[in-house]
Amino acid sequence: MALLTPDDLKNIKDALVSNDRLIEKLTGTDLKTMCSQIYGTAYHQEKIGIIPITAGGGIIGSFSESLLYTVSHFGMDGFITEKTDVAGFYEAVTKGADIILMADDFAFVAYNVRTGQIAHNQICTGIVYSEILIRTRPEIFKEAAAKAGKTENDLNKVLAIGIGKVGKHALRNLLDKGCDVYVYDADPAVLEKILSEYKGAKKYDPADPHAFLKIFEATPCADTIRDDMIITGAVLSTPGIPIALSEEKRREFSVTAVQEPLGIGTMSMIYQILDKKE
Ligand code: NAI
Ligand code: PYL
Ligand code: MG
Repeated sequence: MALLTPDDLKNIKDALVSNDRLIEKLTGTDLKTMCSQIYGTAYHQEKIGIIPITAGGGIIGSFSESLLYTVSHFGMDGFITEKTDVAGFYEAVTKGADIILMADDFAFVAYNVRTGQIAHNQICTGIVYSEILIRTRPEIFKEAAAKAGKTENDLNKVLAIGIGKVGKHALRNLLDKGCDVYVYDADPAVLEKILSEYKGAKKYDPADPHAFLKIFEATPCADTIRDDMIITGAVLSTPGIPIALSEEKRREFSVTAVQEPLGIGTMSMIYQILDKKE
């Protein structure tokens, strides 16, 4: 798994605010409302305990602090434990945490102490970033589609690049919600396996280029989106770090990009394990 660095997290406050605004502009609902709708759950003042974990590569500077900032920003009640690891888990539970957030090098989970439900970051990140594309309103593309001679069918087409641990959950969600998904992965063996396991997914062939208004990307590499994949005015929804499309290219193709290193996926995890709406 590609691990975050403190540098990735240094602008998280601005990134959360600007991405939340962008999500609302694109979909008509802010991040919290969207997560609540995806999972049919609601926040009822649950207390969120964040445990720093020293295993493997150890504590990532500002990881726990970024989680606390995220939950607090969205009006949730959170705290970071003083102790780490198992002692931190004991501390979180005895201090009344309803939800635990903790990550090692292999998994970042949210655990609901009251109900036993558990959420995985890779799953919830794939879901929420794909859902942004699914929910982007057709009027957002009106001008771009008209200029490029595209029809309503083209608004249903999504190019998904990087079908790994995060991307496959995005692909599942896109297919389940009726999108026409073209998939591309740099590893031919991964691509063939995905095409055989995910019925309805179509292969994107770089030798036969096709441009899209909606692009999902989840790779650990930069510059993964070629010019001939983009229709000017496209929306890119990408958890991938670093971002797939340089600022220069985003400007050149007037691409709107939703990308943030931690908080969007974290909100998706928390909402997945909250209690259902009454
Ligand atoms: P992964 O390694 O499981 O999957 C990445 C996939 O991308 C692989 O199948 C690989 O073959 C493919 N790939 C690599 N280079 C490519 C290229 N140039 N073109 C097309 N495909 C390419 O990684 P995972 O766990 O799915 O994570 C993907 C990215 O998402 C990482 O950068 C990770 O750090 C990030 N991430 C971000 C989160 C967030 O909240 N923003 C949350 C979780 C992960
Ligand atoms: C959660 C992310 C998104 C991308 N890569 C994943 C990652 O960086 N995982 C490692 C998280 C380790 C946290 C560390 C701490 O500070 O508690 N153990
Ligand atoms: Mg995120």
